[in-house]
Amino acid sequence: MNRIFSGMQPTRQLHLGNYLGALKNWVALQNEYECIFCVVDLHALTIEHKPEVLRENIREVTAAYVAAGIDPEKNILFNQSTVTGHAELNWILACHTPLGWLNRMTQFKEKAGKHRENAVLGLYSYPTLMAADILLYKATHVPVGEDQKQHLELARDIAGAFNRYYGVEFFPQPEPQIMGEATRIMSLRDGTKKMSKSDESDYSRINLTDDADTIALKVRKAKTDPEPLPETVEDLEKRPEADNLVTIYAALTDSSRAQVLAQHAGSQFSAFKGALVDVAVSKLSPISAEMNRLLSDKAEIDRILKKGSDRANEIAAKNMDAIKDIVGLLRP
Ligand code: AQP
Repeated sequence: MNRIFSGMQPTRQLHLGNYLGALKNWVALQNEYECIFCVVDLHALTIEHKPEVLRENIREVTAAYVAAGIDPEKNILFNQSTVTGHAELNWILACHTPLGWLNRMTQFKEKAGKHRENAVLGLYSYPTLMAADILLYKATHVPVGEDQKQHLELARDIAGAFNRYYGVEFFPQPEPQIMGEATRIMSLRDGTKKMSKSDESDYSRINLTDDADTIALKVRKAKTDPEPLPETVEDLEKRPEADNLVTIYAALTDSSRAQVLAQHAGSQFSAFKGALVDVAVSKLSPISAEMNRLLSDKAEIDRILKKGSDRANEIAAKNMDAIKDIVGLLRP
């Protein structure tokens, strides 16, 4: 059976990179797969947070999922901390993960930065919790952006290590699904840096909750170069900021970069940015309006999460029992 698991952290507001790199693909995949979409709130504890803000962010990410088109009846939609199996399996998998594997993870190096000695254990072991998220449901497919590819490869290695150690074929090897043109949307201020929630500059990203004027302002201020748009993708790829804006346009219009260039080659950025604002506003405004509508009824959001949590727990509890039996943990 094919089953999808994927999630987003409720750390600040979701942005265009989260939407184009992951959420938009989830919406398409929900018709083909059994899907479990999680708000990974335990992961959000790996960076500084305020409890009251975290609570609201969990609801906001849930609202974003639904507003973007995830059907909460058809799919399982819940927040991670309500299913205890995630934390339990994390521990078991951590006991099968060599430190050498974790030491290779580039996200930890980037996020810990120069203050590595002060980085918390949770940030370092983030990938084992992510492996637990996926393997707890024996998910076969994981749609993610390019930045999560390394963590997913680690999840595959951990699944293999567990199966070999206990001589079982219990965990499947989860397949990454890195789809479409927008696998890595870059910062609007620096075409070599990923668009990220934690970037200090709000001008580096378009948030799903930005209104039309804010989107227009951010696109107008986006860094570009003085040349008009080139004819070929090959020439485009030599210009990171230009490539990023064309990639965003392509993803928003469900076309390829080559198709966008066929239409806009020779345009100056002033004109192309205008066209980009139009498509961005027309795609994102309905999502943002629906998010606001959903957020005005918190009880309804909590009801969606509770129902999803019950459904997720049913699968997780059964798998946790089987995992404990394999590992040799007594269940008296
Ligand atoms: N810039 C991006 N381009 C394409 N996909 C992206 N994703 C994130 N940024 C981009 C994808 O969005 C999903 C959810 O990501 P996440 O919230 O779990 O955390 P992240 O990858 O660490 O995202 P951020 O925005 O960079 O958050 P911070 O700054 O808090 O670390 C994933 O599928 C991811 O690939």
